[in-house]
Amino acid sequence: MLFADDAGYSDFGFQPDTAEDMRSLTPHIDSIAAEGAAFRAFYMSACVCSPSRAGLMTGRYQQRFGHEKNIPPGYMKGGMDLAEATLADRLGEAGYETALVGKWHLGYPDPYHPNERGFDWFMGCLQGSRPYLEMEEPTPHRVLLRDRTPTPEGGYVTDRFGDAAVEFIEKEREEPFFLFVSFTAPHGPLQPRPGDVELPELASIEKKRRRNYAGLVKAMDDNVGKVLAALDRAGVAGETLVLFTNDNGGQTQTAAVNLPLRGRKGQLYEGGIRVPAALRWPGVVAPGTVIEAPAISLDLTPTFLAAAGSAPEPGAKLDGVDLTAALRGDASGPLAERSLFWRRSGSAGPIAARRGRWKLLLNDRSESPELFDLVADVSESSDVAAEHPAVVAELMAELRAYEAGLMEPLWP
Ligand SMILES: [Ca+2]
Repeated sequence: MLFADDAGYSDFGFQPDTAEDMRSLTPHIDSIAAEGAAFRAFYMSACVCSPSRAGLMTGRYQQRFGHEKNIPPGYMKGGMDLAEATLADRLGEAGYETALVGKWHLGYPDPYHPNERGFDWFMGCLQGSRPYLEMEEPTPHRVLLRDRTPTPEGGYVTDRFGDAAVEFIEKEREEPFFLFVSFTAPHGPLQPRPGDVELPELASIEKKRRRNYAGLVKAMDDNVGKVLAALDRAGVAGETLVLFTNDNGGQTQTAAVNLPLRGRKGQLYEGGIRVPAALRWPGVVAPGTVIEAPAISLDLTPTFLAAAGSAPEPGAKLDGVDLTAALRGDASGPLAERSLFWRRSGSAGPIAARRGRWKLLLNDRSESPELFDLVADVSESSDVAAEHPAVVAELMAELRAYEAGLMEPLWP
């Protein structure tokens, strides 16, 4: 599982409306979609980093256990609920060797450390971001750890994550294995690899911030290429499911581009929650598959467990569905019928639901909800609530039922 951070919806070559300056910068990531499936409406369960990762790891709407806001830097009073099983726990139970490379952002105290949450092997940082270049005195949450041991600074962080992933595949791996490569790229700071911005494909980008951002994306793609090549060399590419996606909508303040989607990281418009996603699964997913139906990060736990020949433990209250049938080309499965939900900042904050073509959005609880037809209007430019009062009433009722199962945020 290859994971980007804050990347723009349209900043990858395999996307339907790729930004012109990014068309040739992501060949390795694009190859995953070409050899497998591209999702056209893949969502994360949150519009910012830490809650999105909590949903991804647990397979549950993270607001159910109060993980609704980013964990503040240095916060020592909690982390991702210890009562929740993680995808790594579940795959470990299924006999998988498990590794995390890169960003964690799900808690700083030791009980919340990746090694305590199902990962046998860890190389990365606990905090949500850090400089890509060497730090003089890295803090304990920003230093790169090998399990719990700080490693010396040195080298470009995205390259170090790629190298660690290759090291795991080539030297540390037992089979079967689950490797989560959680890049900090292209989250700020905008520090491309020294020298890269002189490359023709980057030098031609006029605006400096966009050029530097593109450098972060290119370095990530180079390292995705290293991981894919390591799978080939190890002889396991033909029996390995590879997913690429991104933790929340693009951060336009660091020059990410989400167009034609409206909005950005931190918002419940599509630009904050709909992300690029590609999945390669030899023998299961036909090359060039396109999945139009809405899917969500919460679906990955049941999907990966099915791929592992396992199943959720009895009593697991998962919120997603197994995507295998849809990946095999069956458009009649549960994806079209179910509703998806988002909430940010507790019971007074924005809330949204999507079912089929419709999306209901309440950005301000004191105002009337907006309704968008995402098939006709992916840019959410035209509120059609007044024309479809029955749809509004149904989705409002679903939102109330969803919200009744949530807690208030556990930290500020
Ligand atoms: Ca993020």
